[in-house]
Amino acid sequence: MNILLQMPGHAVEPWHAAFVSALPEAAISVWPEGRAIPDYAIVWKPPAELFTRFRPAKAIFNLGAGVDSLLAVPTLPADVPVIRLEDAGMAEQMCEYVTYAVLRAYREMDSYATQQRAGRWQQRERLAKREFGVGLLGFGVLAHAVAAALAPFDFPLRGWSRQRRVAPGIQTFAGAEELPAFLAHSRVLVCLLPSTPDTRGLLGRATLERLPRGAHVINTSRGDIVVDEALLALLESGHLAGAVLDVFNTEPLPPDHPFWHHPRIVVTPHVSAATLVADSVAQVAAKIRRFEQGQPVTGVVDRARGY
Ligand code: NDP
Ligand code: OXD
Repeated sequence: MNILLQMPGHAVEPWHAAFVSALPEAAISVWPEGRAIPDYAIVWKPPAELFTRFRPAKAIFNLGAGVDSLLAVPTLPADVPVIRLEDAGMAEQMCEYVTYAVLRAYREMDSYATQQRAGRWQQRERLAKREFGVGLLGFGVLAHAVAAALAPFDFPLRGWSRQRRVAPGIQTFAGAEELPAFLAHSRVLVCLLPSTPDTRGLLGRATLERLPRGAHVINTSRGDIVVDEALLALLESGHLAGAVLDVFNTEPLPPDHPFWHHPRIVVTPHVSAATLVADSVAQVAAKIRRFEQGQPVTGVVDRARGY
């Protein structure tokens, strides 16, 4: 079995070592070396040249949960299955990040930080929990884990997806027609949608205005789902109270971007859930073995939907 491995930058060595140890029967080349027709390509943000030089025969594995950058590669072969990472150690990290951001909003830590800077001792009235709905925009693998992590805190939880999902204790909404009802009671909106032709720019002014006054936005999936100008305008008008942003339209976030110094925006550099070597290699290796045995694998991307 021949495998082509590609990772951008200098990060490839630990991945190569882990794949060699997980799949000792395979010949694993590291881009830009390799055989013309590898059985599998394992990639993250590959250059277009990769698929003109190497045409994987069986499958392409994406070393991330989101496939937007891979699907945008113009040379990506149309008829080779693309398989993404599912959780692979990312769900736990996402739970930590989102739980922190939700509690930070609910316990008004921004306001206490402002009071501290002013040397003001003032106890704020506790917000009513039943009015502090947390809306998970995108209710897939990561959002389900986040919902389970938030459940003990007793916020009203709601989830929005394309198809209707059923989850105990969570109010679920499906499709564009139910989006306004979903937004209306989401005091915190957590964006866990993939970036697709249907979701890019979804969080523009008209959508964000449907959130209750004083709402917070947490975006940990992809920056291009949010319209930056709309978010800034609604923070300025007071309709939105704050935002915690891990992902951006342009990454790294440009030095002159207004998000950097905005008093009610927290910026982190795409760190909410890192791709972990051991978990990811174990998942991909297990799927390659299933593939070789002719068994079905999960995480196959539907190219028409874009995720
Ligand atoms: P999933 O594919 O499991 O979940 C995606 C969810 O979004 C599904 O519930 C899906 O609906 C819903 N969805 C997609 N399109 C629409 C639409 N047009 N309207 C309504 N709902 C829609 O993905 P994951 O949970 O694994 O990951 C989510 C995203 O998180 C990734 O795509 C990636 O971009 C991002 N990510 C970011 C990381 C970071 O470090 N910042 C790390 C890992 C992932 P349905 O259930 O009906 O299919
Ligand atoms: C991913 C990411 O999609 O890290 O996995 O952003």
